[in-house]
Amino acid sequence: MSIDDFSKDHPKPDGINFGYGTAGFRMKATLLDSVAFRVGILAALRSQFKKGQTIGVMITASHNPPPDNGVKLVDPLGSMLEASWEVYAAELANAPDNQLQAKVDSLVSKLNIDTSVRAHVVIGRDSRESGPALVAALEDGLKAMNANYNNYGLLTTPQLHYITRAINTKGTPDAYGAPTEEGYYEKLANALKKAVPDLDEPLKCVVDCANGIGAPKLRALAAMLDGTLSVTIVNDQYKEPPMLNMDCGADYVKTNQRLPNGVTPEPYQLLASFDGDADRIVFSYVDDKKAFHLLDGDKIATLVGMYITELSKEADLDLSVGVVQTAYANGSSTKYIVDNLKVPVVCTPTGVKHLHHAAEAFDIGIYFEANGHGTVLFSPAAQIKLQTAPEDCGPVQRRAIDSLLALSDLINQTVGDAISDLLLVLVVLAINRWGPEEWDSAYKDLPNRLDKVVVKDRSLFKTTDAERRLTSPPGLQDKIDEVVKMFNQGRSFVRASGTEDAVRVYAEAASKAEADALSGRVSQFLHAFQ
Ligand code: G16
Repeated sequence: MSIDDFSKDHPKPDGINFGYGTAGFRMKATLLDSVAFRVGILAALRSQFKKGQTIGVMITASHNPPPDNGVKLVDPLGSMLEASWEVYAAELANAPDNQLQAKVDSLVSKLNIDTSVRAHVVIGRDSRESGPALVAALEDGLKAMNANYNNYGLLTTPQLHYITRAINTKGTPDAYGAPTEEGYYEKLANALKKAVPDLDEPLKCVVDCANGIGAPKLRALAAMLDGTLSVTIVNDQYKEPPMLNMDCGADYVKTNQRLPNGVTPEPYQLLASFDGDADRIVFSYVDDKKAFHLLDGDKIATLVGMYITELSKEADLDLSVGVVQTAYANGSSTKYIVDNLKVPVVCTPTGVKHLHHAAEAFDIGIYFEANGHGTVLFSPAAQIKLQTAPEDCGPVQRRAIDSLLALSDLINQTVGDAISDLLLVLVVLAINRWGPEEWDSAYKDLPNRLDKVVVKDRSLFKTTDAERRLTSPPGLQDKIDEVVKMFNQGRSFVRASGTEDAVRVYAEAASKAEADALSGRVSQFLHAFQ
């Protein structure tokens, strides 16, 4: 059957312009059938372009509500789809039904793709109700291209990234691990035991899994780590899709700055919250007065930054360390990293692809968005230095090198991974013998607030300076600047979301009341666009 034949079952809805945003295509699941079908075609083309290397496709809408879904591509080494192909993805998704074959032909000729190469694609999905139907549409696109594909079923997003990289590096000096879900657990379990060889008691945490796919996957890993890891998993109803991300999970906890439903932690007990596809994590705890404290992506970056900086000094291998953040990073965290850790900070636009790219400039690049999405990258040069350091160096140096090597396996370097990041944080806390309060005491967040405003056309909102300033609509940035000046330590910015049909407003200031007031004033400016 030809592309046109398959396409008849997947007509493009009228009047919609699909865009490949911060995390691929994402919207109401009912609108995504034709997109999933065409992403199947695109994934096959991308694999052929990459000489038959395996491409990943993940069906997920991560933190978004249950009726949404999304689809994104994963490149051979587990990174996000190369930016130049995002344009082709959108072109293919928006081609009229009767011009789809012509669009494919024009991409083949423009990119000089050898269509005699057999394409290889792996597929994963989160626990949403709409997932199986979208996978079926995707498979039709792959069949239309005569691609070879393997559907792994339910996975976390980072597991699909891991599997994609593991397949493509198998049998090479850069082999990333066994290319299976089991291989993922084995790699993490072995690395964890190496990272904390002398534990007095298991690493402990209560984990809110947002009623998503992270719950069974974390449980599977914990089963292999009896005596090393003891997790209490809550909000684990992944077989009840309407409960996904509902009043729980990383996005809820971060945005509302409150505990998720379904949890009543003891004072100073560490609580972690994953998002729906387990690629983000934030932590929290309550104190003895039941006050809530958030330990978000900024706090993770500073904790991990502190530990890695110490280890790098002790390893004495001349490794550069840097931290990458976005405009959402709390001003206090950036100040702490620069002034106390003496580590350079780079700011990029929102979206893992931007942070990931910037982190690659360092030997060890730590990147975290405030919302808890992040990881640590070890450059190939750093890996070689660590692997080839003399065995008989001093004991402190040797221990530091071994710890960095264990971390480089424990950390999922393809993308932010809630499970891997959970283990990383628990390791650093255990080594320092810290609880959440000691972790939190490094610096105090400036009070802040993140709001969402639905406007008629979010594409009007264009930014510059790593999204910290608006260039459009005309005049709006001047108004924001004027109002920010009125607040002590005030900072605020507005940007269009790439995953939701809304504009986001961030504000921070010296007190909670001021941060709330600043956010309110800036949000008011947006009423004119509603
Ligand atoms: C995705 C991206 C993140 C981004 C988040 C929110 O996360 O991977 O990099 O921070 O969306 O983006 P925006 O503010 O543009 O909506 P996830 O966890 O939803 O895949």
